[in-house]
Amino acid sequence: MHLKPVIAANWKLNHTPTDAKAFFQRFLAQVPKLNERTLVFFPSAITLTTVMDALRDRPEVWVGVQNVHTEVQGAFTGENSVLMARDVGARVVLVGHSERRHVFGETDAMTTRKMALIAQGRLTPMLCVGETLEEREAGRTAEVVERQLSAGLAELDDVQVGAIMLAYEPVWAIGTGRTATPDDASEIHGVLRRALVSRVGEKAAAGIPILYGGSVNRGNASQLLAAPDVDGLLVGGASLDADSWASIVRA
Ligand code: G2H
Repeated sequence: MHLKPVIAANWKLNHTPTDAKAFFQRFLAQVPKLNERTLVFFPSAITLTTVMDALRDRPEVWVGVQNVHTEVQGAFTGENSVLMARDVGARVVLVGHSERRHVFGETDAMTTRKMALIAQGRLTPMLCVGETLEEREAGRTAEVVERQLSAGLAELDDVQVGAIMLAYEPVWAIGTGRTATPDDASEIHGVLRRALVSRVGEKAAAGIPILYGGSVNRGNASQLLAAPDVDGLLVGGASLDADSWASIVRA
């Protein structure tokens, strides 16, 4: 199955609402309606409604949140929930991004819970998996990403699994300027695709987009996107500048 590429901007802790307004003025002037791509923005929760406003006339563009809590409401100061994300119009939620795992201590058990809540809330989870440099050098990449994938899917039924998005982001390539080669990306995307096939079968697995992320920029985006089994890109640093992002989405 040929999937429509998913090109996603993870703004992390960048861009105030004022910055976002300026970004979209410049970006939307350069990028007309894109039927052949699914474009997604992950702004911070505080900037999200400004982004939704800026995209009022572009309903084909998806907006998502970078994280949700493991509970939907209650005494959890500082957190955001699936309920809130859905209410504000977000369509997709990042889960298990390497910064959540390695900076904030998110465990596989937490990703299991979040994936279930997001699927029950009828939003699309984008599960991120990836190995550290140490794990890669020890030859454990496949084992690590398979374990993270299996935890993420543990409480989903097959229909819910068929509706997820997946992102392979090697930790050693994130924000470091070191990118996996298209062959590296294809190899691990293949591992993930085979794990999905054994979980939900050939047809459903073929419909799950697997994005690559980690130091993607306007110089390497086309090559990565052309690699077998790479169905999209999840981009951090290079998505912050409107001109650089416009050239990546047109890649
Ligand atoms: C990986 C990626 C976006 P960057 O975190 O999720 O960031 O493109 O800056 O490596």
